[in-house]
Amino acid sequence: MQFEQTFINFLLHHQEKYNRSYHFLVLMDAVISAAKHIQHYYLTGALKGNWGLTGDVNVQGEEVMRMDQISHEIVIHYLKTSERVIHTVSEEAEDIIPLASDNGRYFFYFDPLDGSSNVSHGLPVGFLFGIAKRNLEGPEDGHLRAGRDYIAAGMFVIPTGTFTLALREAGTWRFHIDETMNYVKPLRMTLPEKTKSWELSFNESNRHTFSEDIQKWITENENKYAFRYLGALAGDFHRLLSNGGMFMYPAIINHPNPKKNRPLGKLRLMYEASVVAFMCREAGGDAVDETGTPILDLEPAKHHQRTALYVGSKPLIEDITRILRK
Ligand code: AFP
Repeated sequence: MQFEQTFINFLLHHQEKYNRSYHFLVLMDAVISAAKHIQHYYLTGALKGNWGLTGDVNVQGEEVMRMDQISHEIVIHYLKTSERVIHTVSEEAEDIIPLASDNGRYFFYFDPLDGSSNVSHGLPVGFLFGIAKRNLEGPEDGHLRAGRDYIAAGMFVIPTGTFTLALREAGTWRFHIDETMNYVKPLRMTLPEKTKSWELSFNESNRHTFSEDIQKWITENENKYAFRYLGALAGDFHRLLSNGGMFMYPAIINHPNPKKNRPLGKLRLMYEASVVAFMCREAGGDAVDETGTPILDLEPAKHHQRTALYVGSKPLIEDITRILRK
């Protein structure tokens, strides 16, 4: 028989090694429980009618899917029972949700089920989250944290059973779900330096809506790399962590219908871009926005703020940053 180290055992050792509190363990236990529940509902979704729409429209003007709603409720339930979260931001809720306002220790920013176009096909989606810690030295004003202040960020790729977690200054780690529904076998992820496996990932159908400089960069570089796009950030970023390269969701500024321009890009700063930027940094990579500013330095003014995103291997991010800052 072969046994693998479990995620909780890995984390216990991590907390012990760095002389950290047990509070983070309590929170991560809640996160794991939530992910397993989402995984279950997703796997049985086709049979139970959970892959469809609720009939409601959310604050972003998008049709709400049953799985979005179920996943949001699951995560909120477990965050509440952890009693460790001061407030949380969910992609599925218009307002910031206060939880353990007085005694909480963390801020939790999440997208419970990212990649809705994959849901009705049962293809991979993501549960993405970023965690910041309250000010322990003085009064806490509850301001929204920039990615550089996260202590951890992670993603579950559902229903593939993979979980990746980055811990501040302690690396990015990948786990796989086993037959007992435990996440096991920590593997440290480092972006490969060799360019042979690198891939580019972006929505090709948007290409002519990008800035001229970005279009030119793509034309000059596309033949050097393979091209992959799943349409769910967690899945695309999962590949990137193993193979290297760059995922981008640039600003849309040249749409033939100007009403469809998205000068700030599409992705959400707090629970999409900062999450993958944090994981990428811990794996040796980098991430910038449309002005070439590091994603992790962006201070959120609003909890659902959008940003353009370029994330991946350092040499490609340095190259694209030169162009973006021109
Ligand atoms: P949806 O949940 O609306 O499909 O958005 C998913 C996402 O935020 C991210 O996971 C993808 O990388 C990106 O948007 C895909 O967007 P496009 O469908 O415009 O390519």
